Amino acid sequence: MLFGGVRGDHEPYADSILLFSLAVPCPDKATSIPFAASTRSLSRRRNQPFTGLKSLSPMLKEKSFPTGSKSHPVTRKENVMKHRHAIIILAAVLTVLVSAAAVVPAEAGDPKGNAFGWNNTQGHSVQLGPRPFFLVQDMDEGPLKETLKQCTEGPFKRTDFSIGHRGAGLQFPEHTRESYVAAARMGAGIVECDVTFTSDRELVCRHSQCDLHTTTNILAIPELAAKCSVPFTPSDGTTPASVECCTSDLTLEEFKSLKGKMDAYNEWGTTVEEYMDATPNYRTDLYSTDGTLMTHAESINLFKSLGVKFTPELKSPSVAMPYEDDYTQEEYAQQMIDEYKMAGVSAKKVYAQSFNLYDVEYWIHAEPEFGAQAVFLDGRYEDPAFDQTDPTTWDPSMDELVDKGVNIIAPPMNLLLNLDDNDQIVPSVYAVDARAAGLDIITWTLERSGFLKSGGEFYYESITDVIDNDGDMLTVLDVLAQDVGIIGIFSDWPATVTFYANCMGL
Ligand SMILES: [Ca+2]
Ligand SMILES: [Ca+2]
Repeated sequence: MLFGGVRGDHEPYADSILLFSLAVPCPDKATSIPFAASTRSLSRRRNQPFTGLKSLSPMLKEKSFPTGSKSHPVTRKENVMKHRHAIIILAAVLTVLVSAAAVVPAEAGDPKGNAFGWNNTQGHSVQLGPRPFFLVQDMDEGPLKETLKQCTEGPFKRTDFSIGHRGAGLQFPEHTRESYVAAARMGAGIVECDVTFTSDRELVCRHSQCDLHTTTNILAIPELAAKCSVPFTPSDGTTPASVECCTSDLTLEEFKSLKGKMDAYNEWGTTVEEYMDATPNYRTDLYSTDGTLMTHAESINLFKSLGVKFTPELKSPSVAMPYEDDYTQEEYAQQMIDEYKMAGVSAKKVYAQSFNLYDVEYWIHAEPEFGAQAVFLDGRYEDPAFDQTDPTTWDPSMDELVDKGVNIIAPPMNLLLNLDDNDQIVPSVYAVDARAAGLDIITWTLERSGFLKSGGEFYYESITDVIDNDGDMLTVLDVLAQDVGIIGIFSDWPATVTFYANCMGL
């Protein structure tokens, strides 16, 4: 029955594979200026010149004031009344048009042309759906549950505490336009594009340079599948299937022709179809019919129009660097920042992440404004020499990270939590030490573990003894927010975090 799973990305050393576990992402920071951003962009749009009046006005006049009709003489008084009526109608029409213009996002080339389905004059309304309330009902009895029950009627608003991990990966194919829009809809104040590059060195959003065979339909397109670094070999029943398809195997144009699917694979698949059909039962293929892949630049444009902030992660290349002997790691790291500068995005809205401390240090020195809130993703737990309970094994130490100019550290949430002697969830030594050194903490990833009835696996590893129902994730979130003092958390379903943060005023 164990056939495959989701690409394990306990992200740093990204090619490990965990059967039926989830990939790990990255987080970012939260202050809370959610709505201000969308309000500002809204007023900018309102200030844009409206050009529809000239053509509309004559048309209305002609319809309202037919001339030369002797059989229907028009008195001066009636004429004035009709003028008034026309002006009222014209004003009404203009009001509608101006309102529409005000809410149409400024994203160039919006392929669906529908303003993401939003249609209101108050900015992007936040909608949480039923899941957060399902989780509150599922919580163990206690004061936190009673507090959260008081918040179920809203109002709900966007918050930077809520970070969309690869968009909204619980139900939408990761790093697709649809997934990003869903994250913003659920109140994520910050959304993530994991960044890698194509053969023509264009930056694109994918969790790994070599995950196209699990996150897209590439294997179903023979001419593109033929370009994969490792062509598909099906399982023969005793040996797992093998395949590896990388963004660097394709040009940007070829990459853009793919469609996103839920990240999963069946390693025992004896056909392409069997290999691709493996979405875990706590996810869904319901929104995977037309997943739109994006370049990093397109994600910037989209996030700007959605009014959300940015947390790009520079993914470790799977090819040797310098790529083709002349594309260096520094150029790659710089290219990512340059795309924000070219788009006119303030560094204050960008939380660049990397598991590679060298990348973070590069930004701190080469792009200090971006470096000031760059996020060091801590993947050192995969190093056998690293003991999360023993600070003497942490190299560099928290203080040394601060000395290097690092301001934000982002470990997986299991590193931040422990159980005390009474089996209460409490901050870990790691969490206390990071805060004491002056580091801000972002963590990952909520809503990525499926059902929690069996302890929650990786993300709950350090507290697994007290995890036995899905509502427990809100208890864990509360400890992270109130006791650890995180500034934000990545989630595969941002609505859950948005709900909690709104209730607690975060
Ligand atoms: Ca990530
Ligand atoms: Ca419980």
